[in-house]
Amino acid sequence: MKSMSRRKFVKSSLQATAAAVAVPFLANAAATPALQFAQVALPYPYAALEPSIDAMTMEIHYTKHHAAYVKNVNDAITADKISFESEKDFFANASKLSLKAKNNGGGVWNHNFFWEVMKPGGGAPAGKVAEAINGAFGSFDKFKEEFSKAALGRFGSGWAWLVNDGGKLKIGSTPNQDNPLMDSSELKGTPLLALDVWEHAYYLKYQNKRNEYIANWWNVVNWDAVAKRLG
Ligand code: MN3
Repeated sequence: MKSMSRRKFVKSSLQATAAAVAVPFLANAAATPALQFAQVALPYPYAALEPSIDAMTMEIHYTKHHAAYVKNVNDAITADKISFESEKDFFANASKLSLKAKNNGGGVWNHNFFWEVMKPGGGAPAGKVAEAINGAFGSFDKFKEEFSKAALGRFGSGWAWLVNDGGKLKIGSTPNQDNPLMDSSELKGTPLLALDVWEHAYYLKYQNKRNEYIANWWNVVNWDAVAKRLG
């Protein structure tokens, strides 16, 4: 009995060590408080992006959908006993997270980003952003065409992105609430611009016409925010 217990103890200790090595971000007593996600304050009133995006869609999107991602990811962080220094670290370990943590963490981050890359009366890019876009895609029109195609072509729910991948601008899309910061994402890079193409982002006003939502969204892109992220 004694040796059995000892063997069992050694085995479970080894398993515990292996788990600690494989999952280095598990919270422990000495760790700093676990990272919590939060919603940014919406930078404009719900009606500010009318008529491109209607006030009711904005309000439900921000106060219901986005708020739920915050609650759910923070619940998952507690339940999974995970601890990260930053959101960047969280996403760099996305492939090791529970689906609840990954999906809702992505949901919080993506929407915080989305609100900030829009503003009333967007217009067209200027200066270094215009130069970078022309350099990478030929012209602003070509860029819009390719980005819109990525947004329209994303089957089901997801996002279209413009990213800076080591100095090269790229367009792509991700499913669900995945983003280019996730180690599990095919599209990688620093996000510069994003478009939410989940039905909840447009269905009240546009119903099934995702193409019209995309076309009108160009009127509310905040190119100053894109320039800030381009650095
Ligand atoms: Mn959304």
